[in-house]
Amino acid sequence: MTRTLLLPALIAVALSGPAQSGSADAGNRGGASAKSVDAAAARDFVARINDEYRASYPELSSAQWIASTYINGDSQLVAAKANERNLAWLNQTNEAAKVFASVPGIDAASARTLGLLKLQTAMPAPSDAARRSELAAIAARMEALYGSGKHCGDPGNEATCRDLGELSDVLYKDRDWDAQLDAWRGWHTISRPMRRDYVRFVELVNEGSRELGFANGGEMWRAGYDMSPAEFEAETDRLWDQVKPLYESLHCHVRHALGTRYGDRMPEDGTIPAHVTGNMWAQDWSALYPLVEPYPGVTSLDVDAAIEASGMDATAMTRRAEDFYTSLGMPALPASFYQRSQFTKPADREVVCHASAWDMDMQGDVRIKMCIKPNEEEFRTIYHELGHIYYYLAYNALPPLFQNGAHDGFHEAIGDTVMLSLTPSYLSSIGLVPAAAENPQATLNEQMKLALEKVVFLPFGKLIDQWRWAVFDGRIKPERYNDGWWQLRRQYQGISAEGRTEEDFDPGAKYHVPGNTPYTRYFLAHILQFQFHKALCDAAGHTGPLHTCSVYGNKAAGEKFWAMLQRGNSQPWQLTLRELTGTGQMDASAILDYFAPLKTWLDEQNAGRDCGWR
Ligand code: X8Z
Ligand code: ZN
Repeated sequence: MTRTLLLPALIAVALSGPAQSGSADAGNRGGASAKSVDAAAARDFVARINDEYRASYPELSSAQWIASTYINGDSQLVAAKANERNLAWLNQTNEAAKVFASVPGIDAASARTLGLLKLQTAMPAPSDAARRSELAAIAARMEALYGSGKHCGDPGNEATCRDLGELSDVLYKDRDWDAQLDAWRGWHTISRPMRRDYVRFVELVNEGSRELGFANGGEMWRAGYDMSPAEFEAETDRLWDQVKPLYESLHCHVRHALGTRYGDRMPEDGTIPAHVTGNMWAQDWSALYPLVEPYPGVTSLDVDAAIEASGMDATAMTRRAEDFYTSLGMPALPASFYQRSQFTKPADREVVCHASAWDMDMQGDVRIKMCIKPNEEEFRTIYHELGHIYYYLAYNALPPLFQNGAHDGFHEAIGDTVMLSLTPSYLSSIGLVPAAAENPQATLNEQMKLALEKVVFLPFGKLIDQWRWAVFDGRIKPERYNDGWWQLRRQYQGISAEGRTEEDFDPGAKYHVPGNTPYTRYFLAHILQFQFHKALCDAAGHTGPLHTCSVYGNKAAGEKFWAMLQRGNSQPWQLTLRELTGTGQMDASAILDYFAPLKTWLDEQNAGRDCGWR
């Protein structure tokens, strides 16, 4: 589970921070009278909150873990209560911290810790106990509703019910228009009942954020990047402008291929219907690779088939991913990781299948929670989750409030950076696919496949929080939630859906909305991972184009990577980025360089086509 809003998936993001019990003097924490407020008192206060945080953290993690791996009313109640205690502790501690805000001579680490204290949860609660309790209950309910979501063709008949995994399989494997539409619409019914809760959730988080001195919840989320919220927003726009032409070229080509496939069922406005992209949220179009493979037959990139044929089970797949990290010189995972993780979907109960990585106690009890199936997407997701796990292990030695990513995009980028080393030669070296010769046609096939995952994701990664920021600051009002959502989907992704109304609450059909996980982190990660990859490849002495580099087995790259992980959030991320890459700015040139061959090819293909959407 995550310890702050900066961490990954976990509900816990919503609920992070320590569950505090037995501390009656919280309102007067630090015993700070006007006289005793000096640098030494601030240091004592910081030491104390770090201790309290560490001491109460395991109980909250356990409550959250149980709520995610045994969804029922009891686990929900216990998780909500644990979260409520944690949020109360944060209310009280932040209040007590105010006297230290401008202590002369305060040391840098203490000052940083006090700043981070305000950012310890993505759902700051009102200090009013009843409203805090209401918020915690809503958060637990939305998460459980998503986790147990099912669509039943015939509501009275259990046999006709399908969960997210089953509905997603239809989208991934079945190119039939109507079957896909049915699966897509089915899943999007599960979030209708969340709308009322979400409206209230936004009100309560805004109230909690205002108490901390932020204008609203969105501004609070944008405050965690060692720059002002306004500067951060401008940064995300700058990065999006850098990559937009690449996305638009890919959109045009895929739209063309879908037009060939579905003819006049495609909308005339140039958008792509969400339900034919092969993915429930149209955030990854890998399923469409066979439709757009540049040079059919030149390469065998069917890793799905290879994994199936390999007979690897979930544990074997995880061991394989672990082997990559240990090949870099990182430690083996503890035995408890294999004993306590949830690798596959239990048959006898509801669980939250959305993949996540958990640090249970800040001292080595790390776990992943997944519903692994033997396919390529899941195989890659394991590498992603282990990135979080190795970050936890690397920074466990730091004070608790520094145990986080340099920013949350770093946390999401670690495993993905490793994934960029899963080149065809790596995959053949581990016996998954036959060895293949490098040639320009093979390169274009590989690039297309990866772009359908990585480039396609970019606008999606940006728009989720464009929506939530506008919801938090009131530009999108509750009666326009769905309409505002689809405007952004169209604007950024060029995706559309017919017949959506305000009866629907389509944002709630994406895990991170009911789970309250900020999402800009993934957008940033998709840019950063290419910067990281380039730096590691340089450290490894790689020459030649970036897309041919795999750092598998390279200790020099591993050492640099590990050194970055060990920094956690103990200093501004710009310094940490500079230590790894030599620059303190996030920058999309690495991803653009990486995909340069594909961009050239796409633009040739698109010549004379009517690109873009209205
Ligand atoms: O949620 C995740 C990870 C857990 S942090 C599986 N991801 C985002 C998503 O699935 O929407 C990874 C990529 C984007
Ligand atoms: Zn993640």
